[in-house]
Amino acid sequence: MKIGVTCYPTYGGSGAVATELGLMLADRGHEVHFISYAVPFRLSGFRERVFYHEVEMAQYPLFEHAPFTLALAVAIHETAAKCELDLIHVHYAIPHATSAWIAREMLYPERELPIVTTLHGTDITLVGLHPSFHKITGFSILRSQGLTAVSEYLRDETVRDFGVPQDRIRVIPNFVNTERYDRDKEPCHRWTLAPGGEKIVMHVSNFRAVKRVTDVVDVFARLARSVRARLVLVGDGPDRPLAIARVEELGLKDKVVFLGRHDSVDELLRCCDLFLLPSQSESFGLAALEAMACGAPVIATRTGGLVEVIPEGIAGNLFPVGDVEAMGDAAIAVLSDRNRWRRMSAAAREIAVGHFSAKRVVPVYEAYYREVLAGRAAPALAK
Ligand code: GMT
Repeated sequence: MKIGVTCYPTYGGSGAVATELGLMLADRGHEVHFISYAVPFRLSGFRERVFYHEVEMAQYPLFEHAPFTLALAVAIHETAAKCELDLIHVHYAIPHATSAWIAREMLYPERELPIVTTLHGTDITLVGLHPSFHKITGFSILRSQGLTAVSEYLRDETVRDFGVPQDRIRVIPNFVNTERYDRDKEPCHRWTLAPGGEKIVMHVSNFRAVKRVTDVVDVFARLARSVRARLVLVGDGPDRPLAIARVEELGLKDKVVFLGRHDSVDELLRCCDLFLLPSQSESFGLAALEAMACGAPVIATRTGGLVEVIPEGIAGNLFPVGDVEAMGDAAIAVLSDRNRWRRMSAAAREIAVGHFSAKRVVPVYEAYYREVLAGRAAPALAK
């Protein structure tokens, strides 16, 4: 197949999933064309059958906001026509599903371009609900020939808030490359991150308000009172200054390291002893899954799709949003009992490999594409 892929190229789970999926599809013999405004962050080096098409954006003094949705539609249209794409898979509905729909309309009737849209999270639960986006999001996703959601939770939210019939949405969970995300692989930076042999607690995110990074610091503060540990924060975003301020306020500067954005998260997660994800909301929690693949138990919030990824008491523990005391106590319990940690670590890896490995999930996407191409999945409302 010749597959177009559109995603946000910046750090974030949807771009990570889109890129890993594209690369694995190329490994499986498909031709993959990424169409975005920059090279996706996990796309590096030469890969056979992988192409990148940059969206060209003209600037004009009249535009206070350049119309990216239109420029993307043109780029999808052009790539589809020139490279004879069989389908376009867009990740994150806004504005990608709309641009894909415009491109499809522009191509018709010379060419059919089936659209698969994967819903990732805030495109449905937050941004998509805003009055300026709600109608166009509903309109566009209903015009995709294939529609997937990364969790049952996200599917149900889409049914409730956008009136999409449940049978039109296929739940295909996110996945992890369990060969690369593996505690036993090298390199691992344990002795650089924790030279004194401390336990390594990690959080990886885009530091947006929804991640509650100050809760990460509060949970760690409670843990650090009784366990020798270091907190490694990976990523960057608007709440980083808040997290830095909290670390200083709690006198934790010597125990916390801010690494900023990092391309090889797998290398870091390999030495993670405990992963913290106390989010306000999370449609899936890809970062938690990547940590689990590396054998790290997870302390997270009982919210959204996290319950589908982290079975309570087995690979980690889940708590109400904001309950930093309970999360801190659970962190102490896991890290101070060697047997308990070993059990949870093994279970985390087992769940990642057994349910969410790339080897299992990528063929599910492939089969879904075939269904879409055969016209057997989620028929669009319009032609
Ligand atoms: O929706 C977002 O916040 C952006 C998106 C991203 O690009 O990181 O995150 C969502 O998609 C990820 C990949 O499917 C999921 O693992 C995250 O849980 C989800 N974020 C939220 O629901 C807040």
